[in-house]
Amino acid sequence: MSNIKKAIVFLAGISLYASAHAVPVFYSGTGNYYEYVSDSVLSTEAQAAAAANSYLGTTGYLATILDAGENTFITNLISGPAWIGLSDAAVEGEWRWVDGPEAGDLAVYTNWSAGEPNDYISGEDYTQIRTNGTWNDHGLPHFPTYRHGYVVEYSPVPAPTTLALLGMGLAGFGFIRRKRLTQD
Ligand SMILES: [Ca+2]
Ligand SMILES: [Ca+2]
Repeated sequence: MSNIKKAIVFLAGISLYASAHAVPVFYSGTGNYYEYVSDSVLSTEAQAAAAANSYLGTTGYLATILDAGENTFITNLISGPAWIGLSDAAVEGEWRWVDGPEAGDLAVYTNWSAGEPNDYISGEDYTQIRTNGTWNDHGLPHFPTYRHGYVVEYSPVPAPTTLALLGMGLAGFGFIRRKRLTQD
């Protein structure tokens, strides 16, 4: 392949990425970053799709929404219905976070739409957040071909090198203080 062709393929790749992905946005309420991905995926594909993303060296996970503030932040981020990481696929009626720091936890805060979760006909085991911020159970098993975007959350942890440098800085500060005290 010629260099020009390679460049075109590369640029096409960037524009494809740009069409579906946004730069993750920081929310001070949790200290985490969030990204709405408009790629259409099945309810059962969203968890793996989220985990295929990484940012600042940390792996993404389908968003976990623990309070009204986080729910509002995510609502402002999305431009269509989006999967979040809440499912009762394991035990019907037990809505648990599937991934991230809260993996396995029962949802305490919820923001279901009126009449939801309704487990429509043969069942809906996954959760979408709508553009008005309310939640609805949707997807499989009753809707095996229903697809839309999803929300990725990233919980960055301070790198060990950053902590080590911080520790060295504090130790150095203590040394200077002691030195000054002995000189006085
Ligand atoms: Ca969260
Ligand atoms: Ca429903």
